[in-house]
Amino acid sequence: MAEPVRVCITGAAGQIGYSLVYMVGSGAVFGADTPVILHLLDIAPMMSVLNGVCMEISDCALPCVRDLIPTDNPEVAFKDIDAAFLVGAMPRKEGMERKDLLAANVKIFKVQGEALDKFAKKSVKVLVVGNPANTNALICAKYAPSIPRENFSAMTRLDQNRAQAQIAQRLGIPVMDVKNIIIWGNHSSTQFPDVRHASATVNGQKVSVYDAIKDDSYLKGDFITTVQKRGGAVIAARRLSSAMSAAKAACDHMKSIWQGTSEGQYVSMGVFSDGSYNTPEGVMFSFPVTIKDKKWSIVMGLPIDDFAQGKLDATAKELCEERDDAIAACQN
Ligand code: NAX
Repeated sequence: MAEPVRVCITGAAGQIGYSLVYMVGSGAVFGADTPVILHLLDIAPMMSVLNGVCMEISDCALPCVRDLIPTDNPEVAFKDIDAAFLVGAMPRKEGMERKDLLAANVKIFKVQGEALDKFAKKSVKVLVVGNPANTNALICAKYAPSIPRENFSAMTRLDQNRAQAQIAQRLGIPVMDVKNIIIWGNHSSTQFPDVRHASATVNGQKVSVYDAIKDDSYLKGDFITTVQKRGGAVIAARRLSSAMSAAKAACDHMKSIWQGTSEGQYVSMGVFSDGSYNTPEGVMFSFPVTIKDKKWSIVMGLPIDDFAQGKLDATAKELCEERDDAIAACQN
């Protein structure tokens, strides 16, 4: 068996944590032959719940799980880790403005960035799930200057999976036969789910999603808003926010980093913008990327029409505002 991978999951006593701890422990991310040591962080009042999660993971008797380390101490949680899923964040409370939530949460990611800087391996790969995910990832990287900033990414994979599922259902084909849908920008309602470069296999033939669906007004209208508002629709139905699907998406994202992307396929994730596609340099922007040897590269050269450019500009503007608010909140 391979050397154990040390994996930290924050917010491990929460909703997403409950599914994510199991999925990571089952070998779905790092491989069925790779043992994992799970460092599980939550806040002090949640320790009893976290211990319950550990009891259940022990009772699953998962062959990959070499050890469980439940803790409320970031030093213990981040010590020598190889990978981190930063899920833990403060939930939005009634009457709370988006700005107040952002201020509270970026401070958590500032503290965690500082702790990662001190205690994690310099090669650690950090996936930020807790919202506002893109901006939290930016702040976390900023306060962990000794870790390469390319090692930080933010999750838009749930949006990608949602978009893929919508198109597959519309075409009546299996979800894996839809490829290369892109989520551009922020994990928020300004995100731009883009099928212009996507393909589908229909009746054994590979065709563009645009040609297969033949409905421009749907693809530029209802499709986009359905994906943008899917989180709200799940809350309305379940009376709880997306958890199982968010955990699955987090696993997909980290698996892409760990194991790379397949030939001819790309995935979307929030990474530091280098100014590609006229986006503002330095914000965490979701781009299509390919991954090899745990390093991502933005897919270049995709044609962007006026409609797409307008969408990219709107989500970029929001990310710049969030970045400015977050930097100000961290200085207070
Ligand atoms: P829960 O409220 O169920 O769980 C959050 C957990 O984080 C709690 O156990 C809490 O005690 C813990 N926590 C709070 N502060 C912490 C800290 N400083 N250190 C460690 N743990 C801390 O929320 P859940 O439904 O699991 O969602 C977690 C986060 O994911 C939220 O911010 C949510 O908005 C975000 N999401 C992001 C998604 C994405 O696609 N990027 C989609 C799903 C989800 O909405």
